[in-house]
Amino acid sequence: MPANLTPEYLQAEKAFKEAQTSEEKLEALRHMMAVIPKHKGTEKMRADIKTRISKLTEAIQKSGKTGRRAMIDHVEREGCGQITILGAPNSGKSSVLAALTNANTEIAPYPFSTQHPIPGMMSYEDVQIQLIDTPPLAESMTPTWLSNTARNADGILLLVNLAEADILSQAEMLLNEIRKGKVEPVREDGEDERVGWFRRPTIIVGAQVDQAGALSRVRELRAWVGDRFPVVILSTATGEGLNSVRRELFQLLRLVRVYSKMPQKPPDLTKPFVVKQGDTVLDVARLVHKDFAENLTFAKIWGEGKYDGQRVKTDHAVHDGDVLELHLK
Ligand SMILES: Nc1nc2c(ncn2[C@@H]2O[C@H](COP(=O)(O)OP(=O)(O)OP(=O)(O)O)[C@@H](O)[C@H]2O)c(=O)[nH]1
Ligand SMILES: [Mg+2]
Repeated sequence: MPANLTPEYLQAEKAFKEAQTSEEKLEALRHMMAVIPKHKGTEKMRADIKTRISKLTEAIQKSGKTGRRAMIDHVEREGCGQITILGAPNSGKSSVLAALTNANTEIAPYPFSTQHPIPGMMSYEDVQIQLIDTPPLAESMTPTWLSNTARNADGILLLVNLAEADILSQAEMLLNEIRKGKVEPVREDGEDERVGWFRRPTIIVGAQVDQAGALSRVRELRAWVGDRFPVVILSTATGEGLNSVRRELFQLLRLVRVYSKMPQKPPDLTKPFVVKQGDTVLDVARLVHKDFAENLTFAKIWGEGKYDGQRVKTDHAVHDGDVLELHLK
């Protein structure tokens, strides 16, 4: 077993071992897949988990009992990151998904119109980020599976409806409902010390800022949040704030875009290789080609803190916008 598995993964594996029903096992396997570190050392394990997921899904579907329930909370991951949109009934979650992505989701002037998770793909400059619209959080009405959707995502967009009078009670209710599923919304990623808990990077979005009385509630909200989370405001009715939300979500995921170039050729700026903050030249090489990582000797770099074409070692941490020329054995 590779030594560099995270505590989060080991926890997920423990949950799998303790799972009683097929449905619980499937849920645990999906969770293992979502949190397993993605590098060469875990390739075989990931293939194995994938096989187990498809076999179990098939078995559950054949048995016809619980298959439907097991399927609805899971959204196949696409793009460079997955964000779950959470919020109160009728707060504008589906409107935000529709405004930021190409997705078709029902928008309705009454609460509880969204019943299942609905994905859409958001473009931010040259990367694609997946957003998921969800049913509402509401005291004793939040579907229990919703916490799985939040856990399996890389981050949370927490929508606070600025059209409502008691904005702080609303925000507290939302945070409490999320915590009931043992998910702790936080500003930055990290391990949670409590058994079975997961931290998820979160931004707070004040929605419907075009509505009467919204601006004074924004001040109230910002004062209450302090520096616990980034706060952005938007209106899907006027389009205000949509670009700020796109940028904040990109930053929340701590994504880093790197472009490759061949010697004596200009860089290919059409398609970035996307890694996380802290990742190295070697991590980028793995994405470029599976053989590159083994044969990589050094790279030349154009970007932050380096002179153009400077030679760097394979463990050099890359920055957003860097251009790399990979040199192989
Ligand atoms: N004025 C204004 N109305 C909005 C805005 N966003 C959403 N609405 C309206 O608010 C209502 C609810 O919007 P939805 O997007 O369906 O809300 P939701 O949070 O998905 O609702 P549920 O799925 O039922 O929880 C609709 O009538 C929208 O047209 C906004 O920015 N400004
Ligand atoms: Mg909705």
